[in-house]
This record gives sequence, structure tokens and C-alpha cells, in this order.
Amino acid sequence: MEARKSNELSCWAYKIRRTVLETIYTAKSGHIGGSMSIAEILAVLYFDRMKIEPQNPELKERDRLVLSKGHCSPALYAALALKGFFPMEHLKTFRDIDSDLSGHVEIHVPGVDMSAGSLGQGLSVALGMAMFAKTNHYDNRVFAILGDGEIQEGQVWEAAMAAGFYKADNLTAFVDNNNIQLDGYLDEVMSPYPIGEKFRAFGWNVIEVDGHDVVQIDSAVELAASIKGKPTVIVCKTVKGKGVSVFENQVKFHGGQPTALEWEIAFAEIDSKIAEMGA
Ligand SMILES: Cc1ncc(C[n+]2csc(CCOP(=O)(O)OP(=O)(O)O)c2C)c(N)n1
Repeated sequence: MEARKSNELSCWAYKIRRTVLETIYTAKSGHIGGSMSIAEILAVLYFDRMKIEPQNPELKERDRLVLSKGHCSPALYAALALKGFFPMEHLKTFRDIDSDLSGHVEIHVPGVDMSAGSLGQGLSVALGMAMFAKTNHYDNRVFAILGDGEIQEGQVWEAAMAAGFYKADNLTAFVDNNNIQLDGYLDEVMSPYPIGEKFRAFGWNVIEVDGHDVVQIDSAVELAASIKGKPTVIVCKTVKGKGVSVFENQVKFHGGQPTALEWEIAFAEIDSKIAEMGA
């Protein structure tokens, strides 16, 4: 990938982060850590790889994304608003009682393909979408983003087994491996490691990448599309709270809210990163 394009995609990732901060700051609630860790994955999907039309969100042959870690709605809503699915201004209503932008992703929001929030269910739904597309000879792709804590749920492995068995090669799952779940580090609570080997055992093609490197993610998505007879999982090594020094790797910023000083640091750090990238 040309340097110009990778800089552009990284920049979209930081604009997603900036928007996540604004959204959660305004609502005074929302999941910061896990939203910040998937910014590059969303930037690559929405600003390079996915076949979508913001003016026509219901396009039949569009690619689908299931954000199975549905509590990270601020990141998906940010990507969708930046892409033009709905006005940026609408993000100010996040978590308002009468807003469609609820704390966990909602299918009624333009561009959202599946509601989620009860962890563990998204891969099954994404597989259903992928099987439907295959059966009807559509050539669209289906993506799912799973949390690494989420994959402690048994249903994930039932879906993984079925996807391998049914050779769902139009399905690509991402595991956001930030190594932190709700209340601690994965290896201390209940280790799902080694993640790649478990998917491989169920017949998946496995790619491991730095989840903050847009070039690696982009190449993995391209490679996944060329693999026949197997679904692909892209295990993304990420940092929870990525981009803000005081949020990174902090269990408390799973859903906890920053102090006024921490907010100040957060906006300053993200803004200087965006300025450095020349946007
Ligand atoms: C079935 C279910 N159990 C519990 C929860 C509460 N919950 C919300 S987020 C979360 C932790 C998820 O960890 P992970 O998948 O690693 O997400 P990330 O760290 O990326 O935010 C939990 C337990 C839930 N949403 N659904």
C-alpha cells in the first residue's frame, strides 16, 4: 500500500477515536477502552474494503458487519457518521432515552447490520448472513468483530465449528485481542489463549496482525477474500484505550469515565496525533 493511502487510513482511525471521545464526553457514559482499540479495524473496513453505499444503507448486495462486541457502539457510530450514513450532529444524542443511538449497537441506525450487546451471539448471526449469501450466489462478504473476553462465551465456538464445517469462506471474523475484559486481564480471569490455534482446529484460516497497523489489517482482509473453502479469522493484537496515554491498558476504562484532567489529556493527545498526520 502506498504511504499516502496508509497515512489516510491511519488518519481515519484517529478521527474515529476523536469522534468516540466527543460522543462519550457529551453523553457522560459509554465504553471508551474497547472503542479505541478497534479504530484501525473500522477505518480499513469502512474507508477501504467494504462494499457499501452510505446513501443507500439497505443495498442488497452490500458487505455486512456485525459488531458482536456491541458495547463498543461509539466506535461503529463514529465510523458510520464519518462515512456519511447519518449527520455527525446526531452523535450528540448518544444514549439519550429517545435516541436510536443506544449504548449497544442497534439495527435501526442507518448502516448498522445487526443489534448486539449480549456478548457471544454475533458470530452465529454473521455466519447466517454468510450462508444466506452463499446459498443465493451473492458475492458480498460478511465481517464480524469479536472481543477477546467475549470469546469465553460457548456460543462463539459453536459458530466457529459450523463456519469451518460449512466452508463459509465469505466470512471474516476479527478478534480484538486487547487482553482486557470487563474486570481484569484475560489471562488472570480465564485465558482463551492460544486464540488462533483454537480457530484453526475448527477449520479456519488464521491471520495474526498488529491491530493498529492499517497496512497489515488491509492486507489480511484482502488475503481473506482470496482464501477458498475456509472462513478467516484475523486475530488483532491491540491496546485497550489505544491513542491516549492515560487510557491505555487500564482496566478501569472498560466502561469507567475519565476525570476532567484525563479528558483534557485525551483530546489534546488525539488532536496532536491528527495534526501530525497532516489532516
Ligand atoms: C452475555 C453477556 N455477559 C456479560 C456482558 C457484560 N459485559 C459487557 S462488556 C464485557 C466484557 C467484554 O470484554 P471484551 O470482549 O474483551 O471487550 P473489550 O475489552 O474489547 O471491550 C462484559 C462481560 C454482556 N454484555 N453480555
